[in-house]
Amino acid sequence: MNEPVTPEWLYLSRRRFIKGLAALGVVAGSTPLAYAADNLSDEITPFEKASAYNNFYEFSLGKTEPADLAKGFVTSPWRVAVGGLVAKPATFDMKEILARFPQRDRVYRLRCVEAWSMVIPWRGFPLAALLDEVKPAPEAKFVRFETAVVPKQMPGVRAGNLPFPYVEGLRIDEARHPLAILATGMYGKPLPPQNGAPIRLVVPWKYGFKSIKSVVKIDLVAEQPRTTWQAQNPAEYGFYANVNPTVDHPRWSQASERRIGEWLRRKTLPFNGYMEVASLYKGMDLTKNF
Ligand SMILES: Nc1nc2c(c(=O)[nH]1)N[C@H]1C(S)=C(S)[C@@H](COP(=O)(O)O)O[C@H]1N2
Ligand SMILES: [Mo]
Repeated sequence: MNEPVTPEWLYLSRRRFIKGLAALGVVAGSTPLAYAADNLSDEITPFEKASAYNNFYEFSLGKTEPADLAKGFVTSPWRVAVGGLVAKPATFDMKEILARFPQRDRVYRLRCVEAWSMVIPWRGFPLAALLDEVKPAPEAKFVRFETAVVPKQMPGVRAGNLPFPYVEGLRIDEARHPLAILATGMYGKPLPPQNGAPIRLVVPWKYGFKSIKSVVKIDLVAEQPRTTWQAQNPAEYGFYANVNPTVDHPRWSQASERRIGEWLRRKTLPFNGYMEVASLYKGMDLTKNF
């Protein structure tokens, strides 16, 4: 089942926009570029691009190297240990995960904090379904995720590209939001290693670095976890990291982005266009909690 990437309000604004163009006498043939400038189409990024332009610092600091360097990465057998403040801690084998949680296809925009973006058809299941299995305790307020550390297979770990393991975190209500998924595949196939095989988080309303790859450990915790990028540079990377065109990165604007495969930059949308998550942040100052 595919869920549409573009919410209805965007379609409506597109129709209004087309009317506006007609009034100005703009020919139909020129509209795709105008759409691009105004956020109005969300074509799926070709698999060849989404699997060849990656951020995966365990393998490399470069974008095109992970595809080559992760080629032989061993992702089977693979286990994910889920524990911390839970009634039923469990270690799941990947086979068990695939059998127990029905896998669905979902097309999401992915917006990197570096101001490029893609549209990726993921296959996966709601993170909430996994959390339900282990029964979080009432004191559990956050979820902490860790990536595998395999120095023998990961040249970027050997090089010390970052302090590993790569750690990410979500507040528990964010983690339970139906848009937050654990992905096991993309484009109808298992995840390529460079995209975080065999299982990675996808949180489409947050900058891409929150969507931690090749997860081996998930813990329910009481305190906000110290995440890799926040620890690296707290002034540049916040814990929340919600896509927000009004809060610039100290070194570049976040108002617009380059959609991989397009010519013109397009406007960045609040929460990457997923306005249904806005209620999670009611009463919070998102310029302080960036
Ligand atoms: N473990 C780990 N997860 C990671 C990263 C990383 O370097 N290591 N990079 C992040 C960043 S910055 C982005 S933009 C996305 C990129 O995902 P993709 O390569 O599947 O497009 O993965 C995120 N997850
Ligand atoms: Mo990123």
